[in-house]
Amino acid sequence: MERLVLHEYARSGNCYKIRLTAAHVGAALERREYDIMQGETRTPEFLAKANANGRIPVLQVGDRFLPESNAACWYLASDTPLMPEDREASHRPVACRARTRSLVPAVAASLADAA
Ligand SMILES: N[C@@H](CCC(=O)N[C@@H](CS)C(=O)NCC(=O)O)C(=O)O
Repeated sequence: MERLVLHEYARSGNCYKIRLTAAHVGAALERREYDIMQGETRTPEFLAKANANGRIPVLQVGDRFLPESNAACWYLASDTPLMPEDREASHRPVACRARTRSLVPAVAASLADAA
């Protein structure tokens, strides 16, 4: 697999769910922290290179940058038992994808419990 770098703010739930997904599928993530309160994702370099929307998380895959937390979770989960592409393996693909989507509210609920 290509090198994966999560550009993140560690306290962000959108970043946390990507770390959870990566842990679930056994993907090694490097982490690069930004202080969003100091505008570190609004620099000309970040906007030009990582995300023109000026927000984290951004999952870097090799030299490509993938913004949006749900897109990153789907990328990491694709072709894994968490979201198999093989219809025979998944048996009921729609149900399987629904289970994957259900991770998002589950993570949000666990964050709310922890707060
Ligand atoms: N829809 C985006 C939302 C990203 C987002 O709102 N990121 C916030 C932190 S959770 C951020 O970067 N805020 C800093 C800013 O807007 O400057 C996603 O799911 O990734």
